[in-house]
Amino acid sequence: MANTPHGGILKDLVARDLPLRDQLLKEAETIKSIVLTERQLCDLELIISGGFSPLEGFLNERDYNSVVENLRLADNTLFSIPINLDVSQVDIDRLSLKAGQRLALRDPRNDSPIATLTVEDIYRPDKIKEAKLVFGDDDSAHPSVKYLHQNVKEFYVGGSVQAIQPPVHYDYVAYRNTPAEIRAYFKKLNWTRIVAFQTRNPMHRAHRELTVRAARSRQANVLINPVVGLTKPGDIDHFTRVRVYEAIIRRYPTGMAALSLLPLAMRMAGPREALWHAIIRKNHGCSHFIIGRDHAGPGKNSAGKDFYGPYEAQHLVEKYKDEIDIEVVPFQQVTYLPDSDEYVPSDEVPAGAKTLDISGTELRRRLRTGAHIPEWFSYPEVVALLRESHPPRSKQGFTVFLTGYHASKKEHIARALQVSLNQQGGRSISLLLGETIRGKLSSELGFSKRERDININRLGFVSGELTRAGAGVIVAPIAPYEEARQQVRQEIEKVGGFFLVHVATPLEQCITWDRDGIYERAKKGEIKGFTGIDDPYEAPKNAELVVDPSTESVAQIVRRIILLLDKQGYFGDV
Ligand code: PPS
Repeated sequence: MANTPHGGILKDLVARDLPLRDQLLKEAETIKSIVLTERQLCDLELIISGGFSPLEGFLNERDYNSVVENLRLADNTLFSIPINLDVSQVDIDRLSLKAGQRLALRDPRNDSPIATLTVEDIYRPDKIKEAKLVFGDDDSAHPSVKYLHQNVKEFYVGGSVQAIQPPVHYDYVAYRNTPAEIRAYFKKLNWTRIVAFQTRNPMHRAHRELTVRAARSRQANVLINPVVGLTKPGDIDHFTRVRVYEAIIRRYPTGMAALSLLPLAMRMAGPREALWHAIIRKNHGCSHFIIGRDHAGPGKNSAGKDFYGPYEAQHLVEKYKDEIDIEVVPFQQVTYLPDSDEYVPSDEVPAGAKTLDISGTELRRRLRTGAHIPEWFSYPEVVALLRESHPPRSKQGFTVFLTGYHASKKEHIARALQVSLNQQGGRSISLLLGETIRGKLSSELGFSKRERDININRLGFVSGELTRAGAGVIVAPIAPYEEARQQVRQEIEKVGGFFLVHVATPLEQCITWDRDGIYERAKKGEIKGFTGIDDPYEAPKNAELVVDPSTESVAQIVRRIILLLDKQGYFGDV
């Protein structure tokens, strides 16, 4: 038999409340609702599936204080992470929240009711205390401490829930299993000893080797159990990771391993998180849990030190292992020996043997530049999947953002650059001149600060979407305000390259080049709020390139932009 659930009974609330489903669904239409946040939705999914057994709802104040202070619920059952439904004063007033009230908890993606909640209490948590005790320090360099102070609302609502229906998923449905489903699978295959492997990263050969070793030495099977809820900001998206796990699972000895996805919202709480992870895996029937160096660690604090000691997580779970009845399997670091083409535990490397390693930073560099990633490090099909989601610069999109006065010749440069980039080939090139954007996207807008900001924001949005799709985008608005340009930079840098080119033609020169006499009309007051005449142009401080068509030819300027892009690898070979 697979391992028993934490607290003895699997709190599969979906199964428990199935007979009441129609009644609860009807009730949900008549009572007030809370639309959940993404994190609350992940938490609720694991509450109603039994992944968080013995919880049957969100923590009331007694349980919350007890978990924060003692890692235990008020009835003494171990539980290391507080699971809360946070609300604001505005929510409390809007819902006239009070004890005994029933509420519907809704999925933010489609508004469907997931559960009903009977409010037990409403309380104000001491967030600083929570940060210090749960995360170890009230330091906003910790992503969950930052989230606690910035996103978590000021009150918590405690109470038990009744399940209506689990959240609907549209991705990788076949790999998503509730504890009851994965237990049924273990039963069918007669798996009784199961080593769970938690991960929020892609897996390479070393992970496969160490999990196989862990399973063989314990005469157990392996459950690859990656987190697909919320992980650390900046992690590789779960879509890519699941394709990688799908590929790597085929590399295990037949019948040894299974893949199941966990809709957990991680807190990166190191030792407490490890204990929570172990409890969750026990609820899924696993008997062993692999814990590595700095398990669920969030990286460095604001003083540049790791938040948790490297083995703190292992030690904490070890301390409670008898109580929760799950065996800790220390993540055994393995090293590749090229001469014998094998991985061995790092502490068993023969003296003088040649070893090879590729660090995370080096791997990211190779993915970025398209450099070779050897087969001993990662399987070719895994590398291909990672390359598909992380194309080298030569396949990534970028935006060249030309800013400058009217008649500064930024449009000439933009058109010439378009021709030059089309000659280079390799990606589709889009030219978005100020006049095109004004005509097609912003035709109702004038030239007040607010309207210019909206105009640049729209331009940034379109450029960002094109950049994300791999295009080369050239934009050439006046864009006189620093803050608006900065926002565009921030958005586009998330999805590709951003190059700000300040076309710094002196205003007097622009006025002479202005054959339509627009500046003259502005000077006479016929056009109001004209950039350079009676509206400011804030010269960029952080432009990648400053050019001046009054002292250099358009051809030279285009050449300089092309060289800049080339140096960054956008045409390959870096
Ligand atoms: S902005 O500030 O970036 O939103 O401006 P942009 O979209 O580039 O639009 C500039 C063109 O609109 C004409 N125009 C004005 N520019 C600046 N200030 C005022 N008040 C104004 N009124 C009209 C201006 O001639 C620009 O034309 P092009 O030919 O694009 O330089």
